[in-house]
Amino acid sequence: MAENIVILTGAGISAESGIKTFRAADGLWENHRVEDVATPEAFQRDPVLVQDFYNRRRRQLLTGVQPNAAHRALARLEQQYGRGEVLLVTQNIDNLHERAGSRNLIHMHGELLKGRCQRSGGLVPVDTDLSVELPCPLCGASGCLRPHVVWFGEMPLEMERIYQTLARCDLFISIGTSGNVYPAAGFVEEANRHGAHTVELNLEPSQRLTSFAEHRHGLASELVPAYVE
Ligand code: BJW
Repeated sequence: MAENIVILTGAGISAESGIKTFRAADGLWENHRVEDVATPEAFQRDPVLVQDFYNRRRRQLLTGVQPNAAHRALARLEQQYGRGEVLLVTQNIDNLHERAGSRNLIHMHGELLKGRCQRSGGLVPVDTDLSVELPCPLCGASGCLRPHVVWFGEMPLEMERIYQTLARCDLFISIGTSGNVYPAAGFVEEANRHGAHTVELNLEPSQRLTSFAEHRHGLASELVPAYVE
């Protein structure tokens, strides 16, 4: 029986809530690849374009998107699990895990509903559009608030705590992620190295398929409740 569990989630877990994944055929954003929009260089080059990308996603999240059966099953697992720690690490910047009730949660790629002051690093809640001219509430200067997200080339958040927990986990479950983006894509090898059982739950075989001891393919809303309950 597993003691400590680490669960990694990606865009696929929120797909059935109506949020587009990044790398599906229709996942392109107005002909931009995510690799071309989600970089510090893109923000420097064209901040209006990048803010617009996040403003649209923010508006979508605030109007009508709800957690689905997979988010709810993971929240129940955390609440009802009595043997050890359940750490949920999400690459997603939406807030559907917390709205479903998950509490032991790390947003390793940041959070859509927060802005970050480029001068102080301070975080502010954002439930409206960010714009390049908006004054930053922390320092008063305009144009220094950026989305609190981790772009390519930037360090993901809380990595030390994630690696420490991976080092003592017995079960690692990866849900709804294509396994294209590091360091998250390397967590399965890290868990294997420490002797954990590793499981992939995804719509299709991911880039990391052969690293997992067990895999199940299908919809997250069906696979996740069936696996964890
Ligand atoms: C379903 C489903 C349903 C659909 N049910 N499933 C090693 C080798 C090569 C390169 C690198 C390397 N290490 C680092 C790099 C560079 C780079 C990188 O990985 N590049 C690759 C492209 C090669 N990584 C970085 O720059 C990272 N930083 C970094 O490494 O810092 C140094 C460091 C080193 C060592 C330790 C620590 C740090 C930062 C990466 C930041 C990624 N940012 C983004 C944007 C965030 C904000 C935003 O949301 O806009 O994060 S990019 C984008 O991709 C987003 C996602 O979180 C991330 C992952 O995507 P995800 O979730 O996997 O989505 P998809 O669309 O790819 O896949 C969805 C899956 O769901 C599919 O498989 C579907 O089948 C499935 N699915 N419907 C179940 N209903």
